[in-house]
Amino acid sequence: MSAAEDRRFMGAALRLSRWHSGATGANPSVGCLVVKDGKILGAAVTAICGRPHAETQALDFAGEEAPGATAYVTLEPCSHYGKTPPCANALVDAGIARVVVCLTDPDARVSGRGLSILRDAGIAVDTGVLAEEGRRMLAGYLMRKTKQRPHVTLKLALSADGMLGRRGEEVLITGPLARAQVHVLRAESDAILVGIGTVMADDPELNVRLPGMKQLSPIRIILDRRLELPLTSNLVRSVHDVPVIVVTSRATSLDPLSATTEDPREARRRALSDSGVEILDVSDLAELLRVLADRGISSLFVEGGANVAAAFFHAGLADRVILSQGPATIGEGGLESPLSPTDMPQDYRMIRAEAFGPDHCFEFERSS
Ligand code: AOF
Ligand code: ZN
Repeated sequence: MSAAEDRRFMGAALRLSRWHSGATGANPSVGCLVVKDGKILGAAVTAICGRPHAETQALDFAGEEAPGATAYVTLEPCSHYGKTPPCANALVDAGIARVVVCLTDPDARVSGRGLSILRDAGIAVDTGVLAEEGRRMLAGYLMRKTKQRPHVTLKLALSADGMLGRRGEEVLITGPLARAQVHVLRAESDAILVGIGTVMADDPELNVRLPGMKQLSPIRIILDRRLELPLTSNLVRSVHDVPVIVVTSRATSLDPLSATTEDPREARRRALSDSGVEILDVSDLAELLRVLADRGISSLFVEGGANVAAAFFHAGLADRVILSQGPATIGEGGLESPLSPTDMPQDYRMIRAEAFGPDHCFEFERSS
C-alpha cells in the first residue's frame, strides 16, 4: 500500500474518531478502519462511555474477510486486560496482516507493549502516520496522561473593535452559525468552565443545544469564590440533567471581631449542595486542573469571561485559543478582550481561519 493511501485511510480513521470526542469518558476516542484491496471492510470508533474499544468493533464488521487485511488505528492497540481483553490480541486472532498506527499510547499499561504483541505475531507495523493530526485529535488524552491536567481551550467572542460586550448586559456578538460551532466544541469537551460574572450577566445553560446532541453536554464548572450562584439560575435548575460543580477557594479564617457569626458562605454552601450542586474547594487553577484530571476529565472548554480567560492565559494554561469576531462595534463602555487575533504571543500559531456567515473564527495552538 502506498504512503498516500496510508495517509488517506488514517485521515478517515481520525475523522471518524472525532465523532465520539468528548463522549468516551476517561478513555480516548479512537478510530479504526479495516481495509483490504482498497476497500473498507469495517470502520468503528470507541463506543460512547469508552467501551467497547474501536478495533474489536471494526473487526466484527469485517468478519470473515478480516484475514490478510490492514488495520488503521489512531492510537496504539491496547495490550492490557482492562474492562475488555487486549485489542492487540484481537487483531492477531483475526489474522490481520498489517497494522498502521498514528500514535503510541502513553498509558503505562500499554506504551509500546501493544506494538510488540503485533510484531511478535509477525504482523507488519507502521507508526507515526498523520502523527501531527493525531496529536491534535487526542490532545486531551495525551495532556492528561503526560501532564496530569486536562487540555484547555479558551474561547472568546469579540466585536469588530475587540470588545467582549458591555458590563452586566448580554450582547450578541456572533451569529447563529458561529454559535452552532461553539456548541460542537462544547460537545467535544469533557467539561465547560465559566466565571460567576458570566453566569450573573447571561444566566446561561452551558449545554449542547444542537439537534440530537443534547446528551453530549459536558459537565459545567463555575468559578465562584463567594458561592453566589443563584438557586434560581438556569444552571442550578438543570443540575439533574447535566452536573454543575462550583469551585471556591478554601475557607479563610474569619474576621476575629465576627468570630461568633457563621461564615455566610456556609449557608450558601449547604443550599447549593441541597440543590444537587457539587462544591469543590481548591487553592488555585493548577490544583483545580489536577483534580479534574484525576476524575478522568481530559478536555476543558473555557468560555469566559474576560477575567477567567486572562487568568488561564497568564497562568500558562491555555493550550488552544479560539477567537470568533463579529462585524458589529461596541465602542464606548465596552469590556475589552484580553486577547486579540492580530496580537497573539509568538508561541501561539494560527492553525485555522474560517468564516461563519459574517463572523470570522481564528484558532491558535500553543507550540509545546
Ligand atoms: C484501544 N482502542 O478504542 C481505546 C483504547 O478502561 P479500559 O480497560 O477500557 O482501558 C482504557 C485504556 O485503553 C486507555 O487508557 C487507553 O490506553 C486505551 N484506549 N485502546 O485499543 C480504543 N479507546
Ligand atoms: Zn483496546
